[in-house]
Amino acid sequence: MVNRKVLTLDEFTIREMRAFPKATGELAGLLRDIGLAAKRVNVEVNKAGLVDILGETGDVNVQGEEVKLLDVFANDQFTRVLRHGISCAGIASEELDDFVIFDNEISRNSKYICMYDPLDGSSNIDVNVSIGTIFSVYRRVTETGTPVTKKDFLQAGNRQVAAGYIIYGSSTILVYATKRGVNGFTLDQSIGEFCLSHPNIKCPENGKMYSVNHGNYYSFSEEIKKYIECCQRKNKTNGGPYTQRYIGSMVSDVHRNLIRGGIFLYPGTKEKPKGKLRLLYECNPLAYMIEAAGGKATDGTQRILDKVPTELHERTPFFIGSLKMMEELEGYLLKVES
Ligand code: P6P
Repeated sequence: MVNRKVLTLDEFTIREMRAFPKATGELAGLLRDIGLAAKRVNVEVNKAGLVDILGETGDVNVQGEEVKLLDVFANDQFTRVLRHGISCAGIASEELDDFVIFDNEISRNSKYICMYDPLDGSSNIDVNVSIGTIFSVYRRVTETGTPVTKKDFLQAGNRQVAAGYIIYGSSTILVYATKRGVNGFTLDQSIGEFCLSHPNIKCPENGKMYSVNHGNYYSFSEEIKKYIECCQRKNKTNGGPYTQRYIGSMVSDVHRNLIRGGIFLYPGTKEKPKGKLRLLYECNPLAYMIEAAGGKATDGTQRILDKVPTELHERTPFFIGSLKMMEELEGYLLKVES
């Protein structure tokens, strides 16, 4: 029996659109397109152990990482759905060297562009650990009716109009944020629809979990090491020691911290001062989402959303999580300047 009280993603986006009489429905349409692509990716991810879509294509992507077949499939699904929709004028993707212009009449007149990491954490595909898609939506800044340019993609994260992620895990959940808040939709396989399961998500102000790759510990700055030791120490004031959880799939770590409270750190190191994670299609969307839920995200010195990108695939150190835990971390980072 279908639960008629539960809103599907389509119903929810249409209801949200009706709240804005002047809305054209383009953003609602783009979000529904993302939901459709996610459902198609989900089918393949769920089969990953059964059919020959594991392993490498033999290609290496712009990041210099082996490209797994599912990466390519996921990238193709999101790009194809958005190209054939009515809401997107072009895309940029972790899997593509450069941005893609959707050079047809309808797409050229669309007012949004989209950027995504189609399958983050893909190194986990073969070992059945949760993986995810991260996406970010902006209004284009160039004139509608013309092909998009790089300028449309190199916008600061504070200009996003929507952002979110899909986790292909124990269940498949799509979480997206707009200025009206953050909502989560769980895929009901029996009807093939994302259904509202986590309305109006708020990130707990505090938490007791921290996520970091301890393997990089000796490459971290002294301040980061001191903060990690603070997480590990019995501490009356902050309720330490904290629990350490690191899945190796950022969407899963960030989602757990969003729901239960916690902090995720991917600092720069001596060898890689900008860290590993990508600003445009990994950090900006998650930062937009966590701020909409009441959390915080910085690069250790400034708000992630205020960073003005200079190239599509630029990296940034990344700290994201519960407000009070982020403020505690900043207390350690600030010590470096005092
Ligand atoms: P490391 C996955 O490749 C990813 O981009 C994130 O999802 C994840 O949190 C991080 O990299 C893991 O990186 O260097 O700790 O293995």
